[in-house]
Amino acid sequence: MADFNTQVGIVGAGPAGLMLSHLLHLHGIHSIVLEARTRQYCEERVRAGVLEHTTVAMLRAAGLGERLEREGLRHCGIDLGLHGERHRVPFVELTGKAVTVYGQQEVVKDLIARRLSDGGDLRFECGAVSLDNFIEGQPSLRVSKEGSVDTIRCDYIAGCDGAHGVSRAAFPIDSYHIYERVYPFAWLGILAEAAPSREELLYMHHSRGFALYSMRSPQITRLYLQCAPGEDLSQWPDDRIWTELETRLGCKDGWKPTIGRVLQKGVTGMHSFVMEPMQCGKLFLAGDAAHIVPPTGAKGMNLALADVYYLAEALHNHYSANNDEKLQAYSATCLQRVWNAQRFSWWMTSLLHRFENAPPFDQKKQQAELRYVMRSRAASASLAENYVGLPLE
Ligand code: RFL
Ligand code: PHB
Repeated sequence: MADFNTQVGIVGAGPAGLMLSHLLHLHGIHSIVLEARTRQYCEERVRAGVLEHTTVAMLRAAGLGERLEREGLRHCGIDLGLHGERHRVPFVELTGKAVTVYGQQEVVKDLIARRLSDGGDLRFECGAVSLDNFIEGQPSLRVSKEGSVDTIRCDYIAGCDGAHGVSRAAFPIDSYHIYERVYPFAWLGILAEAAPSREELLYMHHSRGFALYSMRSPQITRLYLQCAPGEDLSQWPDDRIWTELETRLGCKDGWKPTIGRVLQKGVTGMHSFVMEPMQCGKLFLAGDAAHIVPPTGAKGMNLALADVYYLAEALHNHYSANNDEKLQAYSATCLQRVWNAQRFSWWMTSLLHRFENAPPFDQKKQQAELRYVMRSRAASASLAENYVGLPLE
């Protein structure tokens, strides 16, 4: 049993928790990060891949741009497709900005390495965490492991523990409201040892369901197929996955994805979720702990990093100028961006997926909208503006 003191106790070492700890360090604010899993697990978890222009600028400004610059793949547009016809949305031409493909686990590796070399206090496999006294008195985190309990006293708690963490659950029942939507489909995602055979991402609407062609590096592709929620992976041997990907992604000009060894596969549910407000007393939620978007708009990690940018600024104002205005406005500030991203992610999801049993009128309307986005410069520009990321205020 031991007692520790810090200024900010952070729960979760995903992109949100690690980046917050780093930004606070740059402002001279001490934090302790508590993570349930091993360092290896955090560094190997394959998830997001697309960094907004805004996120890349933030990472660079925080001194984390070196490997990102070297290994990140700059994408100047994406392709949208409908039944094998495709059309490019040229981001740079429409907005002057690009996105960067750089795996979330690479961001996490960079952040962990940097926190450790800066002497940061990251505690992996920390045991069970509980949050105390964040409404009144002195907040603390209790960490129980193998019969022993550590107490971490802090001024503030940041709940960065993702969709299944303990921080969100610590809010008193009458202190928040939840807005959510569950979609009647999921994504089956694979990571494959196959050199990308196109330079940009391809989002395809197909009568058999949505498919996405993405990548991670010059050697590795990342592909997704719309499937049923809770799809049984044992029903999807590699051959079946590739046949389905070729059918859905194959283009009329003969392009189809290159096949390779499947390195990893998994099923991801599709969910829109917002908890309001994102703060309660001295507890602040950030990232997936407060909101979840379906992955179609590639927004989840970007939103998580925007939240902690605002939180770090607010805490800096508190400690350096005794000014709590930004802390009080934290939730309202984040939620503006969150709801923009929610709308965009819902819209991309609705535009591109197959909705089983949708009335024929709705199917025709959906295809008309996709054709409109593919052909209209104004509609493409709206997609591009949201995809590359709105500026941080
Ligand atoms: P994370 O990454 O889930 O990290 C939370 C951390 O908290 C730990 N934890 C706890 N630690 C201590 N005590 C507890 N009780 C704890 N409970 C949990 C967890 O172990 C974990 O380490 O949340 P964070 O930091 O908010 O980051 C959010 C992002 O991970 C998420 O939004 C993105 O991955 C979403 N996402 C995408 N986002 C993008 O911006 N661009 C994309 O292209 C993109 N593609 C995706 C995605 C997510 C996907 N899946 C698998 C959900 C594609 C997919 C398939
Ligand atoms: C990915 O590369 O994992 C990825 C890309 C775009 C998305 C979602 C996921 O919209």
